[in-house]
Amino acid sequence: MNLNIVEYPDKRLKEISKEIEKFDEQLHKLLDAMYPIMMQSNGIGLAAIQVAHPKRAILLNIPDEDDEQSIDNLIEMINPIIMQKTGETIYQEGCLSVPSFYEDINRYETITVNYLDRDGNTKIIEVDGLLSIAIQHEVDHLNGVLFIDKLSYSRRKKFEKEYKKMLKEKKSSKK
Ligand code: Y12
Ligand code: CO
Repeated sequence: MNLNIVEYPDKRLKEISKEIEKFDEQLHKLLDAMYPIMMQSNGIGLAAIQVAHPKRAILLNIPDEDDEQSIDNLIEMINPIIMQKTGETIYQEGCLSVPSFYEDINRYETITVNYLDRDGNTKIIEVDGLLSIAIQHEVDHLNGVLFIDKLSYSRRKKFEKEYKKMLKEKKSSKK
């Protein structure tokens, strides 16, 4: 399966992803193809909509204490639902669909997530720290929300200007 990262301002990123009902080979092929894309792009989280598949599936791979990512720490979440959320935290987020832009975003500190694994088994976990932030970021993707949608009006305006400039420079360097 050949996948590419969809980048802002592509309208597909606004789509609401559909619930997954079949835990079959087609789903496994999608998840298997998303993993190398995320790793090659230095990502720690990826939603299926970011590779043009509007399905409620996300991957998470948080680096360990040595800042290394390992497939042993890969978490695949199908149809995730954030059931409980408490506390507040701020983290400088980035997104593979919004390259070269990072901004402080407010999130819940601790969340409880209900999801299914690739075989349709129900899982419930309570998490905090970077994994909690990453899950909230990726679940937003499933609802067509990007972290830049959470910026203040003035910060968003500044972002749009900087991003447009970056896209223009990218285009002219390819000529
Ligand atoms: C905390 C905050 C955000 C998330 C969501 C997942 N985000 C990512 O995985 C972002 C990855 C990313 C990687 C980039 O590439 C490199 O650093 C080489 C990057 O840089 C460029 O686009 C130039 C931007 C974002 C989880 C937890
Ligand atoms: Co993202």
